[in-house]
Amino acid sequence: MPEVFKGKIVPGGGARNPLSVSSLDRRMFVTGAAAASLGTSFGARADPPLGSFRSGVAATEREATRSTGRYRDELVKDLSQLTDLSYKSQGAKWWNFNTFITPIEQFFIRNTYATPRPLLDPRVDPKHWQLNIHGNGIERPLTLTYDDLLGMPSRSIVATMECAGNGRSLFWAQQGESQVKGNGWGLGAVGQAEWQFVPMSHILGLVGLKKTAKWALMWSGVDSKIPGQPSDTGRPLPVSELLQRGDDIGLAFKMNGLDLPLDHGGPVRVIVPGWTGAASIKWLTEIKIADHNFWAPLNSFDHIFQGPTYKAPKAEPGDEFRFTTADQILGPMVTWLKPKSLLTLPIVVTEPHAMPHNYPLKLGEKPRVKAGKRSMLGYAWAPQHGVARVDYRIDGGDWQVARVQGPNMRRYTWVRFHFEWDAKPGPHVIETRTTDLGAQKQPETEIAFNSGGYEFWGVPKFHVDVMG
Ligand SMILES: Nc1nc2c(c(=O)[nH]1)N[C@H]1C(S)=C(S)[C@@H](COP(=O)(O)O)O[C@H]1N2
Ligand SMILES: [Mo]
Repeated sequence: MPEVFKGKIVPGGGARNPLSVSSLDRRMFVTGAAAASLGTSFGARADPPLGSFRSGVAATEREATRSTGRYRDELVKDLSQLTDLSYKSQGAKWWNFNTFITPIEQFFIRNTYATPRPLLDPRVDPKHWQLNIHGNGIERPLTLTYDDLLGMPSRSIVATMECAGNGRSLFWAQQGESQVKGNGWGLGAVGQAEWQFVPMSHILGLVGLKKTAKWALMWSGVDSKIPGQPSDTGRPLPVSELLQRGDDIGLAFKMNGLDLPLDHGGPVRVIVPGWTGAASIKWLTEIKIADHNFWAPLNSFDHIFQGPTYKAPKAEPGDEFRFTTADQILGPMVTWLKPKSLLTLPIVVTEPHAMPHNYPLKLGEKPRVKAGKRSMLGYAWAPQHGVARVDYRIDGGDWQVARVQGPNMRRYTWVRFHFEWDAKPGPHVIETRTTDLGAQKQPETEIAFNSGGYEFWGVPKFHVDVMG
């Protein structure tokens, strides 16, 4: 089964063809293929209105994958609603977002390696899963089974999960930073879920945290290049963070009411709301709490800020190294994420290597919107303090206030916003800006370079061509 279906669309199909005209029409933007095939958005047509129309993939791919699914050997869930960045990175199609909670099929996956499977590795089988908590920072080492965990007091939190690399494409598209390396997520490395978890405050009470405890290493050690080979996945968390937010940080076993899916770290992952996704270690098997720091790939050379304005931290005597060395500590690790916003429109992709083969636009192509009164939908989030307001502006005009739709649960969560736009034919640029309750505002100025392209939180520019 080819991953991109190049066949024809039959408008208004029945049960076997779930992509009806009306469902397509609800999309805010159309690509060449959709317009050309359906003839709805651009009026009756025979020929594509412009020479640039192509055999696009957005509509055809949706139709094909609704019925067949899209799978990769290295991942578990149906990937048909995600962009195919690489086997290990599947980005959300944020231009299709419209719910407060992101359904699991629409939730991005960011793995260093393939998702481990219980048949090959019993450590991710709920029947065999164990969590070993130890180290000189606690009074009583503890080993937990999945049933032990499920028997503990748990709570839920609604929180976004975002990779620090989300928006990296804007370092290229808006700042021309060709030195930035990494996945071209666009704006699809974010989603919001309801996570059910056992709070770390409860766990720390059981093991008896010592006053001398400084760092907690959250270690998976399961996912690796070759299944069963040594795994370098895990990340330390300062104990101070656990003390301040021990009720909010925890060991998650459900996502949106379902058993935590394998691709998202099932059976049990860490959840650190508000911090970069890298802190939320999937397939957790070990927590080591100690009076010293730990260094691992995810806090020494990956998910760290490396660039002229950043200073690398120094290891201290007695620190513990796993799969890294003192001279591989290249910059401070990403922690709290900044206020951001997006519109439900695909962005222009400028880097050939950052182009998922199933992206609905060609390299350099802009989305097209039909002229007339449009209700523009966006998302805004500000993990640390919560969203205070969202503004937008068209073609560099005055900033205007967007309408924030409830619920606004503030810290850790996103909101949807919208505004009405009378779209006049021609090229336009729409910008969106989140201000948070801590008075942080998405900057219009350039974001400082870092070679990994983390945390692009500048005002995003959405280019569109409005068709008369
Ligand atoms: N064990 C393990 N945990 C991990 C990762 C990983 O590769 N292995 N990736 C991290 C990163 S960088 C991110 S952004 C989030 C992504 O979570 P998701 O795939 O559930 O969206 O998981 C984090 N936890
Ligand atoms: Mo990430």
